[in-house]
Amino acid sequence: MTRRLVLAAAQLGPIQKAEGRDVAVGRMVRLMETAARRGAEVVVFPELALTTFFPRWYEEDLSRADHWYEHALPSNETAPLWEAAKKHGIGFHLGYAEKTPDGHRYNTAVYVHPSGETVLKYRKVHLPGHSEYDPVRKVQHLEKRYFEPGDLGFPVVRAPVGENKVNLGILICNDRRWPEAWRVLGLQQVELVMCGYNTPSLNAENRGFEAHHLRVAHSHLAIQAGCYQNSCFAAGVAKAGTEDGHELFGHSIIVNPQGEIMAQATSWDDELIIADCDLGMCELGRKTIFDFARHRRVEHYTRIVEQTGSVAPPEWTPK
Ligand code: CDV
Repeated sequence: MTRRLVLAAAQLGPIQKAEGRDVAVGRMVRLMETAARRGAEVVVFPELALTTFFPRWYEEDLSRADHWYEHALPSNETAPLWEAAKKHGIGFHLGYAEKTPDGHRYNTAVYVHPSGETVLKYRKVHLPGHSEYDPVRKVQHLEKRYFEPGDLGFPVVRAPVGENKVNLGILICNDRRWPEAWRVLGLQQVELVMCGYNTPSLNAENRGFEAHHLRVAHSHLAIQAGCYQNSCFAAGVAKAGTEDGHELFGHSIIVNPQGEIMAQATSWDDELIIADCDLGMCELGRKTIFDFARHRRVEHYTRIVEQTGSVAPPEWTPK
């Protein structure tokens, strides 16, 4: 029997610093309603979907940043998302800043079943940027200040989504650029990777320079390669447009296990893209070219886990 999944990626336009969670939640509820009307069984929202991308703002005293974090979910302000999911029978993925009761801070995402139960939680492992104010940068990227690296690994869970059970995994933004992260999900037979992102159009680390069109191409390349090499679908879902005066590049996509883009957002605003996914497509790669059990040679992969930075190779010189 064909296993199908109607997957919605809900790109969000900008959320300004001055806007409260009620604004973002209201927009997300509307997107969720539309997704449900169009037959979607799951809707994927971006990284840090409830607020502006606050790591661009420096706070000397971390406790003054507490208002950016969720201390419990659902809260009064986020409850409408849980209510809408229940009402429409749709699961959702939500990225948010998490502060735990014992004071840890993570860049987190959850997948929530329509019943309101959290099915899967992931805390971002690859944190880009820096931890101290950088006077040279025009825009700060202080993820290393505001978050600790995730402590949950890369979990995959099999759970009901719509009419079928699906193997679900989560990556968050910069994680999508790391093949190791995808492979750890692939080794657990992930079928759908939900990946929210906030990616600036300019590379502030390189004084703003990096060919504009390649910023989007690299994002797509990483997601398409991750799907192809691990035989899975993905929803790469952006926050887009000019947020606090700084542009995020959008271009959300849904990708199939062949690495093909099935749907792509074209606006820099709230936008829903939907794809009808045949989960059986995950089997082709898994049984042939990426049959891990048959073809992987782990004895040659030790550097991957034993070494972090690269080292220069030995030099060959003619005798
Ligand atoms: N939020 C992110 O993780 N953004 C990074 C940027 C800074 C390069 C990304 O990989 O898209």
